[in-house]
Amino acid sequence: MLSRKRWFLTTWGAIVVALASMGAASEKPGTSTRFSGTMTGQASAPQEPLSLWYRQPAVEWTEALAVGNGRLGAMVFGGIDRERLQLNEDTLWAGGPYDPTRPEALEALPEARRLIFAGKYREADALVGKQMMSKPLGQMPYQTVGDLLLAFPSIEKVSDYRRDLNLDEAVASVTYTVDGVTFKREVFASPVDQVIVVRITATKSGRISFAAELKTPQKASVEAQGSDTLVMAGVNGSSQGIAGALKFQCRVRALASGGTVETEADRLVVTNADAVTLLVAAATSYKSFKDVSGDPEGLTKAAIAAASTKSFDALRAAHVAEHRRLFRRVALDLGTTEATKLPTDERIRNSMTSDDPQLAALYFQFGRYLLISSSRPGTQPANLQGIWNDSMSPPWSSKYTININTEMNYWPAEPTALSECVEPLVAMVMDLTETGARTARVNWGASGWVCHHNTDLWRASGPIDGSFWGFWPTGGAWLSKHLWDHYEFGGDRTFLAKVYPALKGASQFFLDTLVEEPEHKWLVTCPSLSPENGHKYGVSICAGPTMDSQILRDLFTNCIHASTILDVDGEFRNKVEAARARLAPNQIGKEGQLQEWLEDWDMEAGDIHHRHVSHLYGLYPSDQINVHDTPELAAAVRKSLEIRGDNATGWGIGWRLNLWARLQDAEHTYQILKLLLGPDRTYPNMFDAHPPFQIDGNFGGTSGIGEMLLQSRTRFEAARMTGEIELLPALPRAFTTGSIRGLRAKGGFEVAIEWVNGKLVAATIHSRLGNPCRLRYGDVIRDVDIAAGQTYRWDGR
Ligand code: FUC
Repeated sequence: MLSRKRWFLTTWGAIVVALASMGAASEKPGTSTRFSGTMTGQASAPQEPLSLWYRQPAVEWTEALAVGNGRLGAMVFGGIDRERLQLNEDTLWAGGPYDPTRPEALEALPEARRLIFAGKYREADALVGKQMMSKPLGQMPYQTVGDLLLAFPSIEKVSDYRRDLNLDEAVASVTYTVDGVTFKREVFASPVDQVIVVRITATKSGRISFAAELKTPQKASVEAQGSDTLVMAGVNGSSQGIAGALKFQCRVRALASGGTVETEADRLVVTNADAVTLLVAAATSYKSFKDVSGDPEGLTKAAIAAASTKSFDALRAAHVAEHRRLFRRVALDLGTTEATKLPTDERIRNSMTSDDPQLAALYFQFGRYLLISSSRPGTQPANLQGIWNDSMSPPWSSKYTININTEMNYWPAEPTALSECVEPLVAMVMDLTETGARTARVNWGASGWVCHHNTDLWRASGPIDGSFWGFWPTGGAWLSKHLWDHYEFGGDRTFLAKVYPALKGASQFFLDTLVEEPEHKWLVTCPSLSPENGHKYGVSICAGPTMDSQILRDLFTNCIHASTILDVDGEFRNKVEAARARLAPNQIGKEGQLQEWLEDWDMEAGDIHHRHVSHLYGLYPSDQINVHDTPELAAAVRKSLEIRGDNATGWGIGWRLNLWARLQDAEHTYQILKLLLGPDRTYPNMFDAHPPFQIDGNFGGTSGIGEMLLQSRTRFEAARMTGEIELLPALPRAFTTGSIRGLRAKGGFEVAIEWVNGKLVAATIHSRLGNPCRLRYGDVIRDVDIAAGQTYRWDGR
């Protein structure tokens, strides 16, 4: 009891006495961070302009600030007397290794195809639904670790409260003043030391007292260990009949200078400290999609022990340096207005009705921050929520939806100089070549590998959720594009050799499963669908949706280039070339639109304003269609976009942003950007709103802002790659004067651009690989040879 008494006798005058009289036992930390006292003063903007900041604590989760090291994540609420850190670890998903293949699918395949080519789409859909979907019908959800809750003695009055997230340092801070004493909390997730660090300080000694608890909805128990550590140990849950197979631990250690740290049954109590550092580690027993033999206890103990030997300053400095190594590669200036003096939530609220170019720059950099914080070498790829999720059953299970969402997450990676962050995606694709080979063999009787529209931690690859959404065999092929993109940007032949089997296996699957469509004898996927859009017959099941042919054209082309560069598989390459020549072409329909399906059903589609714009893949993210080389098709894309309309879910707007940028309509692109940055699609913490929160829109936004300033593609002659770089292709009036440096272009270039009054004044193109380069600015084209390591300056003339 003595320790509790001491806590109450610490700092807080009358309120503390009142609390004491209520009895310490009632003083259990709750989860609400709402402050019931009074707040005075108006904190001003942080010094670092690349900061999100607020004058009140977060109450809702979408107001809290995200920190992460790729693997560990925390949402920091910045409460005053109650702090909440909602915690994630990127391998804490439900279930365990499982095999969702379905042998009856193969039996039904010929009949499903027959029905489709006979125009009996509904019957085909019923058969696919009954016999060809995975068992179980869903995949495993990504789940929360729980909360670290800190309860500080109650206070009545604080002044100058501010919380912020400094994107340049990747540190979230909270500061406020009580009775002349300024309290500060800093939180970061260190990629170097693999711990989340919480530092609590005050401007007077002996003023820091609080109790810390861990809470979780998982099957877990919490107990104190020794005098300064809390340990939560548990097992993951089952889902849809797949038993939980993971153990996990979360461990918190308090290191105080001054005062005392004590433990009670399930909490830590800090009393009268001068400064406190909390170290938080978490891990599961996940080693791979087929190995769950890891040792979370050993891992968390080791992480805490190692971090404990370092000073807070050393932990912070190492973290900031590693973050900046990636983050500072790109600097963007779009101009600044008075709006930058306002808190971020106010700017988001105002953004639809005023021009705030720095908000766009902040959004751009926030996307880069999020990718660095949710996807680092060795971690899991960024899922639908990156790594941040407070739920046991999040929307769409917070998995990997690969009919757009996961790919969109990685759109900004290469162009904004974060190519390392793609590693987890590449690793996942390599896993899928294994699980996807099983699905190819069992469900389709095919060689190679396949993944349908979703996957999860266990790399499930079969069709899920229902035939309308799930029976789409082209997800793995789309993911494979990112392997090729990595080569196009970086030119790393060793990497290409490593991933070539994935490109080859994805191609093999389609060589085995493409069928001849009766009318034109084109080779098409069947059954398939145009992601999540119903066609004329009220179902989505069909043969040869346009998107599939476009994705396969890319896959085959990339596979052909890769085998040429690596000088392997000549005979196989011939087969792929022959198949590519027979893919269904892009077709223009009666409205002048790019047809979504083999037949001109667009105006009779289930939803002509559908959020997915799958058939426009050819313009973005692909380069098959562009305004210079295929102007008629680009015009058809434009028509399709006009029919679809501008408004959509967060990622739907994000995709439209990139597409309009590729159409090089600057002002329309800017209007789309406003829709994305406005309060309907951006939460106060700058997370994208589908709604609900889905991170893809953030990444689509970053990519789209990049596409407004620079677009690049390659051409190949045998193994020789030429880069084509277009400067300021969609620069709106609102970004009249500005600069960007550090963007990457395909072909191995690093680009800086400066413009004044809407006109290019100077660009530098640094060649990393020495490939030939074609530059374009407006109507001006210039072919240049820049030796590797050299920089070329251009004024656009
Ligand atoms: C696709 C989209 C939905 C949502 C989900 C996660 O199914 O159609 O809008 O984004 O993925």
